[in-house]
Amino acid sequence: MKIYQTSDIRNIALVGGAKSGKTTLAEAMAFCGGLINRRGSVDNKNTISDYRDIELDRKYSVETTLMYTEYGGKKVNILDVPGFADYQGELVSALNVVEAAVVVVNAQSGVEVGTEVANRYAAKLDSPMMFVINHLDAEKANFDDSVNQLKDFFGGKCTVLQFPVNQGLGFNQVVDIVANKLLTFKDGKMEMSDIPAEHADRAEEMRMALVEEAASADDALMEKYFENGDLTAEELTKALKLAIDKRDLFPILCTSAKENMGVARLLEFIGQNVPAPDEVAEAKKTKGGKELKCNNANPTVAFAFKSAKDKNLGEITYLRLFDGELAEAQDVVNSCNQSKERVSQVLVCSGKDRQRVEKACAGDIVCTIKLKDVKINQTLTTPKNTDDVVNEIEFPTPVYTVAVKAANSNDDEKVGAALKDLCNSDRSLTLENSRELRQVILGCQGELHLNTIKWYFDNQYKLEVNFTAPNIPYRETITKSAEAMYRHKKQSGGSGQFGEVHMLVEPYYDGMPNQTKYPIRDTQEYPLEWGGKLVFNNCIVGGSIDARFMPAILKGIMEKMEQGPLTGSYARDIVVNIYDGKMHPVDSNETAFKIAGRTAFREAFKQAAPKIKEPIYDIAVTVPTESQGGVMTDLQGRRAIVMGMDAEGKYTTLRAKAPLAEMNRYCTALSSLTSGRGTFTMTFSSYELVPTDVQQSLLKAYEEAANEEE
Ligand SMILES: Nc1nc2c(ncn2[C@@H]2O[C@H](COP(=O)(O)OP(=O)(O)OP(=O)(O)O)[C@@H](O)[C@H]2O)c(=O)[nH]1
Ligand SMILES: [Mg+2]
Repeated sequence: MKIYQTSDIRNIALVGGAKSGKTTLAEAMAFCGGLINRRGSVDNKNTISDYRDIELDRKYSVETTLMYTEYGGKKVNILDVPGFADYQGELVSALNVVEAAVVVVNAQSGVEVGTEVANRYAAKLDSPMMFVINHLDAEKANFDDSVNQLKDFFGGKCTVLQFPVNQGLGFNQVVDIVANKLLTFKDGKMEMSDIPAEHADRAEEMRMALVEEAASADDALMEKYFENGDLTAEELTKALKLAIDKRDLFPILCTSAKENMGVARLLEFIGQNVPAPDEVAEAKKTKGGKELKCNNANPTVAFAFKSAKDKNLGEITYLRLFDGELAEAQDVVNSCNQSKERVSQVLVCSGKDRQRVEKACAGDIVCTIKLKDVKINQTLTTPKNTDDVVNEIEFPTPVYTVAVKAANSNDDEKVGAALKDLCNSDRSLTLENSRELRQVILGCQGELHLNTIKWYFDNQYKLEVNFTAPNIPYRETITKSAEAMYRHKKQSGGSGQFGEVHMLVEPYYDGMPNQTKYPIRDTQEYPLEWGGKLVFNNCIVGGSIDARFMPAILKGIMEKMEQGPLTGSYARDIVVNIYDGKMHPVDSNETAFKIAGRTAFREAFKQAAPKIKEPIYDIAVTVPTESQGGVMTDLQGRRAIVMGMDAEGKYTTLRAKAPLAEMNRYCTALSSLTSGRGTFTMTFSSYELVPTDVQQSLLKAYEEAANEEE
């Protein structure tokens, strides 16, 4: 296997709408490079890229595949990214390690959700971007509509470099503005000829506009353009490359991936116009701000952006070399935790096939196996440059959460291990073992993502697992003062138990005055782990309860605070005044006072107009302006209060406060209200009292559950 020099490497990610043809295009690219002599198809389940069991089953991509092709002496590393928005974790990681995003657009549908999501991340990461209008052979292909939509959504930087002459059935020709030729595709070959008269004027007009736009990327070229009124082909290529790298221009090219038309020319274009790893205007930086120049002479900086488990090989770690070379048998250091690792093999990937190479040059993307413990987002360096830590990929936070439980408790451990595995290779998943909710909570990117997890449990791990809505972390509190007492008395055989506690409970709020009915001798304020406070006042006079029993009483109260009297949720914001009690000279002990404290507290709590509080979240929902009405109505149905809205371009962001209890599966509802185009974020705001009817139904549900348990 050949070793490619940095200047001959191009790294691209194929991104964009679901089913726009990325995997088919990747296959055609491999074919054009002579890596395969027959093109597979997604429908025939024999592509290089969609090789995983789940992908063969579903006939769409689920994970990013690393593959490569060679064209014009350049190695093009291709990351074929799944298009469904639920897999955007894969999209983000891919865009973090390539020099350009190639956004594939289905000419029959124009700009889709996936096109927008890809654009959003490319913009955020400042990644150069080009569009490929695919499916041009399809009957309903509409190039002009697609271009208009691209310009409408992503602005005037979208620039046509090729247009089809005969789109739809029988498609086989495009006019190429940069080459200034007509391209005809026949039997897998491309012929170039002069642009026919009927298209010449349009082509020339577009070429001149392109020349002017591209020239503006560089002062020297602009001067040449002013002098000569044109640029040579060489100058135009240079100008284009600069403009693309600076995100001043987003080229639009044409293909039919299925018929392998335009693909070779696209590869040639990538080779000429996407910067090599050491040519980028903005080099990747380490956390310390050092620029990584992709120079073989520098020490190794290899960044793990993906990991996967293989049945036979174990963990496969995918690495992007941001600096220096990586060689077989090289000793490296995981600069995130200083642990030593050895790279036993450097492997070049072509989907599931891997080939060993002696070494890879700076800028290349490879994989390795058998590392001890290297996770996504960690950096491998030489022992000399362990300060070089590459900035982490910011994975999307979950928008959909479910509680996960093994159907059979014997499988608890296996399910736990499987979940950990899944979260290790997919960082857009999160896992939390919630003590409060007594549930394991899995966070993911939506219904389809969850469905994928279910598939793995059914087919790969073969474990039966239940997925349910997460419990809501309610809180309990009181709204008026009340008094109660409890005497715990037990006589069994020899020694007995005796403790009597009288207390006054009050609702706590910041800055409240002390009650004056019982003089306070000592006061303790406890901020609670779960939010809010407990104030514990000792108002005992005349030694009716010994000070040494006070901690036991407090402990009893805390136990009840942890499992509130109404629904077993945490209680908060309460003042307890212990003002009287009784002891027995022999039978009083800590246990007795703990029980008395706990029970008296429960009784007082129940008489103090107890209320349930629920978590309220600040919600920001961004939706296409035309679906704003429906989204608003839906939010109101969820007891949300709309706080305001801002319009930006085609989108409106609604800001609202909504109870968490009403937001279960919101991402699914929003998706159907906005045809998948809406996005939202949620952050905790406060705890507020629930409406009376909600409280009634919660109490009833708790009672029923308690009865069932009995
Ligand atoms: N007619 C036509 N069909 C195409 C073309 N490209 C892809 N297809 C078909 O479109 C469907 C989806 O193609 P894929 O290559 O799986 O699309 P994708 O973008 O990889 O899909 P995801 O990975 O799920 O986002 C398949 O049935 C392909 O055969 C094309 O240029 N023309
Ligand atoms: Mg695909």
